[in-house]
Amino acid sequence: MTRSGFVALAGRPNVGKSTFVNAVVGEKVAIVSDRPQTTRRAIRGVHERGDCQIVLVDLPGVQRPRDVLTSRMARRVQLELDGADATLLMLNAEQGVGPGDRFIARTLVAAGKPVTIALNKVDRLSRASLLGALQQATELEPRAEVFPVSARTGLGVGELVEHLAALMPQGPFMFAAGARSDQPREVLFAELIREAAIRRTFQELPHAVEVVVEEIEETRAELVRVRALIWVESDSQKGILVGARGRMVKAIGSAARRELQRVLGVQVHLELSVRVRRDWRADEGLLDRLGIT
Ligand SMILES: Nc1nc2c(ncn2[C@@H]2O[C@H](COP(=O)(O)OP(=O)(O)OP(=O)(O)O)[C@@H](O)[C@H]2O)c(=O)[nH]1
Ligand SMILES: [Mg+2]
Repeated sequence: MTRSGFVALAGRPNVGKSTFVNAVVGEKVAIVSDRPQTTRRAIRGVHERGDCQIVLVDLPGVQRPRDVLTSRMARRVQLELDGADATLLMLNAEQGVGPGDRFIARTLVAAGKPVTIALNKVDRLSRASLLGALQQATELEPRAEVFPVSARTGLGVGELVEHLAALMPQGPFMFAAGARSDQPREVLFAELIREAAIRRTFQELPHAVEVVVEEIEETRAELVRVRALIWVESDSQKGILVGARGRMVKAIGSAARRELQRVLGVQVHLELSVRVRRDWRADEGLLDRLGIT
């Protein structure tokens, strides 16, 4: 008899949820950056071990919604928690447990699924501070088992996955053997380009950026052409993203192209342009089409 199920991963922005999902899947399915609120959609990443399939659901960081986009992200978190078989609360061990973590812990408990806590980024801690962090994590939700991990180095990740596997209900696999994610190719490519863009921008700009892949063309076996638009919300943001003599968009393009080539294993020709699309974050129809639901 096989076992399979969904584990929804919630936590404050920037605690390392997407890094963890990539580590468990063994492949990059979610983009990562040191800017908060990087993840905008629920991304399913698949891990298979023998007779058990775990589908990890990477979620946007939980934060007070500010606009239509962030309200949708918050709603998505709730929907995925309700649909999961188990929930995983991720904490940043470097920072103490705060009101945000307590709010998320209450939300997870209310969802009524087994809660496990991952105390991430322990590679940044001394032994003494690790003990304090473990203590705080245990007090946050005494019924939840706490696993100190480093999504970056892989430390402790195996033990945590072992624990999650034991929580999965009996049932058939939900993803085909070898599948790693359910993300459409267009979305993954757009995300990899957005990652390159947000890693080079600061303050409010990363939040204002969205990327849309308009065309993917396999011209020949060893070459894929990708045409994509980077959206920003104002002319001044466009100016920053294009950069003096197009230097910024060129740098974003070559970083994104390298990453696409790494993922696809073939040559990529990337055509990027920057467009102003005012208020895309507030446009319900547009967000639907972007799959941010
Ligand atoms: N030192 C260290 N850094 C980590 C670890 N895990 C993640 N990071 C870093 O933390 C930052 C945030 O990582 P993400 O995986 O994007 O965080 P997230 O929780 O998905 O963030 P949102 O999508 O914004 O909610 C990145 O700079 C990562 O490289 C870890 O175990 N150790
Ligand atoms: Mg993320």
